[in-house]
Amino acid sequence: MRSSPSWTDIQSRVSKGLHYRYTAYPLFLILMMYKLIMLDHQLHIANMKLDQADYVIAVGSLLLISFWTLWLPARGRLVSLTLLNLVWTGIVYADLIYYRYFDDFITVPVLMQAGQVGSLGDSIRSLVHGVDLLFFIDWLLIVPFTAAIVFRKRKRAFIANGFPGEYRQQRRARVLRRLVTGTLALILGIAMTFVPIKRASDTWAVGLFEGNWWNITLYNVTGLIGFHGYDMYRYGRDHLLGQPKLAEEETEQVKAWFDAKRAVPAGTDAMFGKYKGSNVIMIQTEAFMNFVIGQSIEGQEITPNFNQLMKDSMYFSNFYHQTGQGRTSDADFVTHSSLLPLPTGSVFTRYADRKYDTLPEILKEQGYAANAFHAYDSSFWNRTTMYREMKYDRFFSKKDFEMTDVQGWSLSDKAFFAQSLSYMKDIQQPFYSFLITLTSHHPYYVPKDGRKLDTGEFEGTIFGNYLQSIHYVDEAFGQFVDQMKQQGLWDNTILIIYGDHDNSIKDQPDYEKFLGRKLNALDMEQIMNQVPLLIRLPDGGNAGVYPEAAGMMNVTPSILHLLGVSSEPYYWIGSQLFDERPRLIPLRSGAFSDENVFYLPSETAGLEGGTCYDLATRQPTDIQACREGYDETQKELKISDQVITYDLLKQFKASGGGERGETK
Ligand code: GP9
Ligand code: MN
Repeated sequence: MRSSPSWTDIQSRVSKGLHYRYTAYPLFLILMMYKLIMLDHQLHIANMKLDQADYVIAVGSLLLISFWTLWLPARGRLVSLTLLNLVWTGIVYADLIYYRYFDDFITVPVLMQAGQVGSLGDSIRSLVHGVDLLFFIDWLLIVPFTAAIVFRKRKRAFIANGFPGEYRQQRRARVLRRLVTGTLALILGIAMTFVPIKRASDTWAVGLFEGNWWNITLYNVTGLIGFHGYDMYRYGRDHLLGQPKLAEEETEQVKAWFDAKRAVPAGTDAMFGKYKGSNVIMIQTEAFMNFVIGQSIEGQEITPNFNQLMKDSMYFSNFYHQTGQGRTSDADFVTHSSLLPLPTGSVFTRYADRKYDTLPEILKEQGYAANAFHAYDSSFWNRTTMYREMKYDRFFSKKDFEMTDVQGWSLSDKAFFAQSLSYMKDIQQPFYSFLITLTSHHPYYVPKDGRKLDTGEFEGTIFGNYLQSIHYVDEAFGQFVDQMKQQGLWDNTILIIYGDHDNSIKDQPDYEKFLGRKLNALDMEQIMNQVPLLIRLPDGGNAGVYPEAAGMMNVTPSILHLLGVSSEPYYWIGSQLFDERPRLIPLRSGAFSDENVFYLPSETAGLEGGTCYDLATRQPTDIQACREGYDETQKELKISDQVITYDLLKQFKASGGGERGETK
């Protein structure tokens, strides 16, 4: 008969069970879970709450970063877990501090950017809060305990001498046990991390990993550890793997293309430098499409203020937005760099660290101040990082605005304009100010008391709401112009307004009803790809409608032309808009337009797969009429992709091509 265990037996079993050999690992998981949850609470991200899947993913990814410690003997495991705790606590906390300032997490490109973290400067102190001590409090016990174990004398030698056979057997069993538990933890970690992430990316977060428009949404799906894992993968994919240097011959071809483009005589030059020294204010307007311009509904103009402004401005009536998956960020990129967007994802999020000849950077070299204004989270579309690369002096983002009047996603455009202009009072002139509006963002909600347009049969539909929303933005333009005048900016500032992309409403019958005519495929394609471009010169000069094809890639060369900055040193795909040279405007889809034709591609590859429209008859014509433009479009898209992915401008500039900044 077995006697029941004595008190000392129980005591010794309990203390064995509490041995760090068994407790260190679960304790590590618990402590790190607690830190990840604490981080999440501190972030205060609107509309994001931890759910069950988030907890599963957090445990899963903790298993993934630590499973290998289970393969080690007890002491090695303890030391490794302590080091993991120190490193990951450091990362979590650095992310928190960075987030408090930039609304973003630290990424590999951020770490590579010189001075990025340093730019927090004096702010650091205000970003550290008392409660943060809770992230480190466990160190007080863990670190001394680990040190004590490491420096403790080993007592095991005599056992090995005493019972060699038995000891070896025990040892083998232990090694096997460790191997099995470690491997199980790895398998469990993979399952717990990737199954729920896959489920999210198949359902509510579709396209997240292709588009990755916002690090915060990524974090919301993957958790912090997963986010850093994905960020490293993304960086490796885009920068290290599969991106060997472009062959010298091809690099030369790209350079030769830019050189040949420069060699074309510039044509009439009366506008060059005519507005040298003027301020420039450029407004990128959310989902502002061209088809509403000059239109009315129930006897009311949709855009009365814009229409008024057109009278003493240059209005480009066939201006294409040229954006791809990067939407707003692509509009910003193409407009400021005169390159084209990528076939997948956004240049802002994928290649912020490349060299581009951008408007703010060039203007800074000309002695301008350059500032960006957008009343939304600064990390959206990776703007914080990209704007730093573009050399803006400052990016006035959501936290710089007082939320006096919230509409839709954020501060209303009217309040946004007023506050931006009041910031400009303190900015040294000449300045460049880039403003991005937001109120007219999908789903175009306008509060009841703000609905000033009678949208008739569209009342209560998304199309009706869109018109309502654009009518609101137009009213904001009116106020903006008045305030510019009051502030003494009207006569010394070039004002540019354009729309960023379409409104994602694709129902043809809506457009037909609104415009009161039947539309063909060409009409629809132009409607969805055209946004208005208005350039108001300080003296109201050159006013009129300019129907020649134009696109976002023409904007930076045009502004610099007006200011008397030669295009000579720069690598741009587009050219300025003030001469008679024929223009070809490529779209990311492979479509293009010039003054005679519009080419519409289809899923079937190659020129013949698409349709060539004659713009005079607006009917399909012989496909060969589009051949030349098709080849050029393909070439320009490829050149732009190569410049971006292989960082070719950096190479060109390093080898002496293109000295900066001299004026013609
Ligand atoms: C938010 C805004 C919206 O900052 O740029 O981007 P979008 O969804 O239009 O691309
Ligand atoms: Mn947009």
